Amino acid sequence: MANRSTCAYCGVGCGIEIHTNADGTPRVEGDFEHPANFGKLCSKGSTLAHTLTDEGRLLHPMINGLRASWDQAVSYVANGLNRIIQEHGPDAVAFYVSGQLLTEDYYVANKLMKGFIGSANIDTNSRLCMSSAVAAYKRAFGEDSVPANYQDLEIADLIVLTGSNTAWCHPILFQRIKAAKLQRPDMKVVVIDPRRTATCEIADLHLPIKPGMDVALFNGLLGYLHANDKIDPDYIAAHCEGFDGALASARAEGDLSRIAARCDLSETDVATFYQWFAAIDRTLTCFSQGINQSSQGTDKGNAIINCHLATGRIGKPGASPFSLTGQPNAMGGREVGGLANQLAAHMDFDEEDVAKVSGFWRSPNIARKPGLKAVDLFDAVAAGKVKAVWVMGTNPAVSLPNAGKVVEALQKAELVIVSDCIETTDTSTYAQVLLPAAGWGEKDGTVTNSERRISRQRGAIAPAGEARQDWRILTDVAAAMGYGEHFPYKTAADVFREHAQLTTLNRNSHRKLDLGALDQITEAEYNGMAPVQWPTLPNIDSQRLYGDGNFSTPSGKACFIAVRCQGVSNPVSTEWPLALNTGRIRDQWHTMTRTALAPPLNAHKPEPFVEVHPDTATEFGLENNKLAHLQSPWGQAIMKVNVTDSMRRGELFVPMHWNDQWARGARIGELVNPSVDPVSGQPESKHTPCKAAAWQPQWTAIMLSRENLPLPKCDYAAKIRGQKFYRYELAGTGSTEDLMALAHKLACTEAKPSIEYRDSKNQNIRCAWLDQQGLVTCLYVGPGSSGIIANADRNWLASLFDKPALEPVERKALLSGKSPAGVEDCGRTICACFGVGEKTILKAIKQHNLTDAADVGKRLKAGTNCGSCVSEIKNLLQQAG
Ligand SMILES: Nc1nc2c(c(=O)[nH]1)N[C@H]1C(S)=C(S)[C@@H](COP(=O)(O)OP(=O)(O)OC[C@H]3O[C@@H](n4cnc5c(=O)[nH]c(N)nc54)[C@H](O)[C@@H]3O)O[C@H]1N2
Ligand SMILES: Nc1nc2c(c(=O)[nH]1)N[C@H]1C(S)=C(S)[C@@H](COP(=O)(O)OP(=O)(O)OC[C@H]3O[C@@H](n4cnc5c(=O)[nH]c(N)nc54)[C@H](O)[C@@H]3O)O[C@H]1N2
Ligand code: SF4
Ligand SMILES: [Mo]
Repeated sequence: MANRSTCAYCGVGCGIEIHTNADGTPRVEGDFEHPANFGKLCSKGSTLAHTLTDEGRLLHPMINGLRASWDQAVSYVANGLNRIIQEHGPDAVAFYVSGQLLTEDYYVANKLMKGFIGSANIDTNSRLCMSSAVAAYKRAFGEDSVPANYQDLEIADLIVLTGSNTAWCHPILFQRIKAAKLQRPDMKVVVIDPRRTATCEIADLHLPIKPGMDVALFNGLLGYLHANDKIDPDYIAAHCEGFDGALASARAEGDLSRIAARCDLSETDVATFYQWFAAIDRTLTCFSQGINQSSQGTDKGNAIINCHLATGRIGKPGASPFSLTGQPNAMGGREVGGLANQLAAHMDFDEEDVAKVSGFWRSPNIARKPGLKAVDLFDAVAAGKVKAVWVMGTNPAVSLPNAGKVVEALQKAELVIVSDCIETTDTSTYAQVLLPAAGWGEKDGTVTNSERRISRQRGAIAPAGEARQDWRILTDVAAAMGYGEHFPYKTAADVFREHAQLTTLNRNSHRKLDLGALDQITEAEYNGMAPVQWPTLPNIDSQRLYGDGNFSTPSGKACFIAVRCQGVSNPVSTEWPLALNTGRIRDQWHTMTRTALAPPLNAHKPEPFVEVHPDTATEFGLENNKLAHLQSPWGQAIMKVNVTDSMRRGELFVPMHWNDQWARGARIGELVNPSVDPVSGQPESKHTPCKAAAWQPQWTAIMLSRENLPLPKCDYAAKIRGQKFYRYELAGTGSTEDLMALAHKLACTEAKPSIEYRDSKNQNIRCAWLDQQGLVTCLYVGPGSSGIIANADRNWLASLFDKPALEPVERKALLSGKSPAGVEDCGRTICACFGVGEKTILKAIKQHNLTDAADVGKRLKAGTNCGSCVSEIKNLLQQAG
């Protein structure tokens, strides 16, 4: 029987069924009854079974590099924390947690730190993700509550997607919008993003805004709505405060033509956007990291919310400001108080809330003031003020800005504890104590998605090795620290019930978070729990919030916030002329600890890359597919160049994903500036001044191997996991004098190759090692950006690892790195779900005169599962036509 769970990845929170194949291996399918996805899954969700592998897993606790028992590890952690607290006080220790922990894990971590250790030094990676949206909602509505739901995406008449690459980052929501638009072609979609992303596939209007200018654009909109009598004065009078101040601020931003000029947009496009927003009641504005990750992210959020308040479009069917949350449990973490500036259950650090929570927890030692936010927290570690840090479910050495400094901080700390599923990450490398956490598919608990819907994650397989659930690890450490009677949990349901009870303390307050109907939930009910939106009170319709105009503030009124556009914190300059934007790609998840294990997900964009406009590429001497060196005042990196006119001139885009486990020199977090939003503390990950230049290697190499070899220490390296092989793309500046010695070093073997070739000038080495089972390793090395490497037929080489023995013709072809005549090269993968390559699609388009993506789908299946590659198929149709 299938086990019902929720996807491990994004905040859409799709329902998943975990089945067991006849051979005992797990298989995942979409859950047709889950209201987030109704059975559909994107490329990442549908390949989750690939990640249920022991490869790379942390299987048992480790202390200072040696295997330890759980008892030893738990006492080591408890004693270490207690000692530091005794010597230096509770603020000398910190937890850094994650929106990928389940609500139950999060609840216990928060209770231990804030309730019993007595410090609020627990912050979460949601600081880098949702904290600006949280702060904007709190300022406007009095509470961090998302008013909208997913149905709104289908019934809205205008959807504004700003700072959101929905097609790649919330793919199932994008597919829902797309399907609705097909049914109701009058529905309009506006995309506001400096880049022309895959999301623009369904855009009626794309505004390629100058980075950081969203406050000006939305302030301009507020002024326009007012000037054109499109505000709702009755709603404003009855339900809001602060309109005049916000309007005055907005008008000071300038008229439409000035706003268009400042945002570097055409006046006509801005006017069209304003006219549509003014005319269409059912308007939903969805926003994500292009808004939040900014030195003015909170103001950006409020500038958007102001326009919705002014038109009374909050919590109405198809009309709301809708923050699309990133991680699977970004919302659940906010509900339990995972942010250092919140207490628990949406409560704050005022006296009344502190008294309520300390009474409920029976904790005399409760923290009474906010703790350090993520960037400040690691600065305090670097400064030696925080001496112990316990990192759970996040990889700050990659994902925090100025990541080089984070590494220094971890090296300096007295005690670093890391709970993770994976043994070696960029962060775990610096830990004294490693605690093996049970991962997705193994653990039990709940997550809350973007529309406030709580769903169960259910374990279907036994945890790898000795891995344990995070709430259990925390409970054991709490007991060993001397707080056992306050942490009596035996199951995840025990924790959830207590969390639900705590939320009911909000009952007679102005807050909406209340899980009342679940506060006595039994073990059996919890196990069978169906997805439910909060508030979970009887007789309350929780589909939308605030539709009645009654907000969570003491007065019940919403607040307009007066904001002015300040642009970015570190503008470009003569020395640092380019603006670096960072974000996500379709098939990788964050620091790749799981997605890089799924071969289908590594085919679309296999190597770290920087996107750049053709004119900017020419100006800075960058060539497509060659390497570039990027530098900012904080760090440097080397990666492949991808020239594309989807970029604005003078700007670069680099995915956040690559790190030292899967690449060398491509950890982009090292370059990202550490400026934060003054209200939320969220870093400005979307804008860093930098420079770029072509980077010329002394040698380049490509290697495919059956073995998972350590990444060589060269200037540029990328490791790509395939079905039965690992591929390595390498480049370096070392000497090419003895290429054969280099080849042996790269292949980590002293054995003589079974096949070997050098050209007449001894400039190109091609060699392969074979054994009884076929190909072990093949390697091609050449000087500079050598032709052989650029032209090697990677897909054909990969296919040789499926063969028990090579034909003579294949052995011969191996020397050239090119497939023998008659074997087709299908090019880079476009459709990850069905593994369809670029060349295959182009060939089919030409051969059968295909004219639209649906025809391509009928012939090749490409684009017919998750649909995320359809925009690229359309580009290929254009290219061919
Ligand atoms: N495939 C995939 N999906 C994911 C994730 C993943 O790692 N991989 N992670 C999940 C998580 S945790 C999150 S938070 C979400 C993030 O989801 P998104 O926010 O949609 O993703 P990003 O790529 O970070 O950034 C979105 C867009 O903001 C644009 N942008 C940059 N600066 C500005 C600006 O000044 N103004 C405007 N309007 N736009 C700007 C960028 O060009 C980018 O296209 O994705 C979730 N889904
Ligand atoms: N430059 C740049 N930086 C960014 C961003 C950006 O757009 N640009 N985006 C930011 C955003 S929005 C986010 S959300 C962060 C994400 O950044 P991170 O949170 O650092 O990235 P992940 O790779 O998701 O890290 C999760 C870790 O937890 C482990 N893990 C998975 N499941 C579990 C579990 O159940 N228990 C435990 N204990 N461990 C588990 C994984 O193996 C992995 O090591 O990055 C931020 N950093
Ligand atoms: S849309 Fe998000 S939640 Fe749904 S399958 Fe894809 S990654 Fe998972
Ligand atoms: Mo995120």
